[in-house]
Amino acid sequence: MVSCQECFEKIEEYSYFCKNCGTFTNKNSIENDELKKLYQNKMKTFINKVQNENGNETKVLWNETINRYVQTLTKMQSIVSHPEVKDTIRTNTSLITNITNYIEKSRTPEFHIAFVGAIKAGKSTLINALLGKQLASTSVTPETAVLTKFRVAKDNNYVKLSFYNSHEWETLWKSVHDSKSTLFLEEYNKLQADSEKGKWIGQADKTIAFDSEESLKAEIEKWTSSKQATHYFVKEVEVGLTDFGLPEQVVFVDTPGLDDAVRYRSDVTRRYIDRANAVFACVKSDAMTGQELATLYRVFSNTRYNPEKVYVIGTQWDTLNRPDENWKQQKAEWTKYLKQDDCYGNEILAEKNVFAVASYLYNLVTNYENLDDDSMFEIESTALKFRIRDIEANLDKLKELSNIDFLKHILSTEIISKYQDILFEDLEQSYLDIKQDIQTFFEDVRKNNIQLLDAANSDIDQIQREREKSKQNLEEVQQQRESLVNTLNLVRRSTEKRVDELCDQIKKLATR
Ligand SMILES: Nc1nc2c(ncn2[C@@H]2O[C@H](COP(=O)(O)OP(=O)(O)OP(=O)(O)O)[C@@H](O)[C@H]2O)c(=O)[nH]1
Ligand SMILES: [Mg+2]
Repeated sequence: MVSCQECFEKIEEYSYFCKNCGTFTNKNSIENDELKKLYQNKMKTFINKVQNENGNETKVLWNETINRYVQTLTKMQSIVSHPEVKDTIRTNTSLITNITNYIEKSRTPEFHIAFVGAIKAGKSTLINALLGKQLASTSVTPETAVLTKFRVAKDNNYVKLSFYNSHEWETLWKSVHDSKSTLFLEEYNKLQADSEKGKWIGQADKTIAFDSEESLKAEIEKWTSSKQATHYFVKEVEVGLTDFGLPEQVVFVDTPGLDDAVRYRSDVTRRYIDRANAVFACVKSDAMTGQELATLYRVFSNTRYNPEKVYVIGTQWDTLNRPDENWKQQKAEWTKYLKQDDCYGNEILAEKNVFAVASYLYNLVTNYENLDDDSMFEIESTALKFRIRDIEANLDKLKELSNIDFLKHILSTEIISKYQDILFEDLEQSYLDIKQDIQTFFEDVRKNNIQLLDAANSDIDQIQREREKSKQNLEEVQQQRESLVNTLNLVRRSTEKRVDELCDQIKKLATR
């Protein structure tokens, strides 16, 4: 170990920069052959490591281009997270995270269709309509509290739970305290959630298989409903369904409401929106509020989405007084905003990608034989709005009016059939974004190095100038010394001569 010349911090002898103050340190030590060898070996190992991390592990297989991107980013990951680079240049940690996420996402490509919107917009009810099962928890009060993914399962229906680890839990807890979220704490205390905490925080992922749909539904509710103490401790819940009926990569994601009064829950959705590959933004048909418009702007502003991958769904269409007429008026009003450049950018797309559905009506119709009295009353009063009295004879008509089959058609023709292409486009766009970040990062590193080298070189220059100066001084001194010696010699010689002369004169006088 040696000390930094600038801040005196202890540093490795072969280190180029002081980790404490960033000063270029080894300009002298690298002259030393032994250290130079040590440093070169270190670099060789590093380069080998980077080159070798190009093996099978990084293979993505499903697309050659993405394969190449992953290989390049794996090398970049090694470089930017190498201690020599990471600690000394203070690497941008979000760059490392983005690269890691990209590699992960490419290896296990999931095509996420997100259902987002305000609380009580009808997101979970819509998912249930598309699944053809009442699995996602719904309620008249805020309900979905956890990201819930629905996807295909191979053998059994299952629920997979991912719990917060203690570090994540502490971060969440701190953010709740920092934001003075009294509502969260009130709810948390009321549900006596703290007594459950020890059981779940830090648990490994847990997968539970189910035979019956009722027990599957109860388990989903246990972990996703805001009324259950257990929901606080899961990060996300994955539900596998053997009859999901869509390709294995396709995932429906139910999300907490974006205006949930418990801020950390709406933040989960806000952060998640950027991950989705297609979005169903659910807005109640009767009005689009400023908050909802702001949410839509956020969805559209994400550059990864082409606007055609965003569908604005007017939900609970059956609750309008005069569904047909009122929806026409609403849609005309919404289009004024949605055709603008911040959203669809044109009226044709806004016209095509905005439509209304009545998921609850669809769920009632498809479950008609098992309806209880209350539900029967609901379906009858809705049917009356369409002047339908004989429900049994008009089940198909009511189903058609719910528009869910139209949404399924859109899902299959515009999204699922193109999901590989969309996934590829998204990964390509993310790659370009990361590449830009890497370029900026290395540009910064280069500037940093140039500055350090300049500083180091200017030191050397100064030393050289001083050496030059002292050399000159020495020469001058030597010259002066020589001339002094000469003078002394002259003086001596002249003195000697004078003495000789004097002696001669004295001798002459003496002999007279
Ligand atoms: N009449 C009618 N009611 C609906 C419809 N869709 C949803 N609802 C009702 O609206 C309420 C809220 O529905 P949810 O599906 O729980 O809404 P959400 O958006 O998932 O709500 P959070 O999870 O709390 O954010 C429930 O009582 C549903 O029955 C619909 O199309 N028609
Ligand atoms: Mg919900």
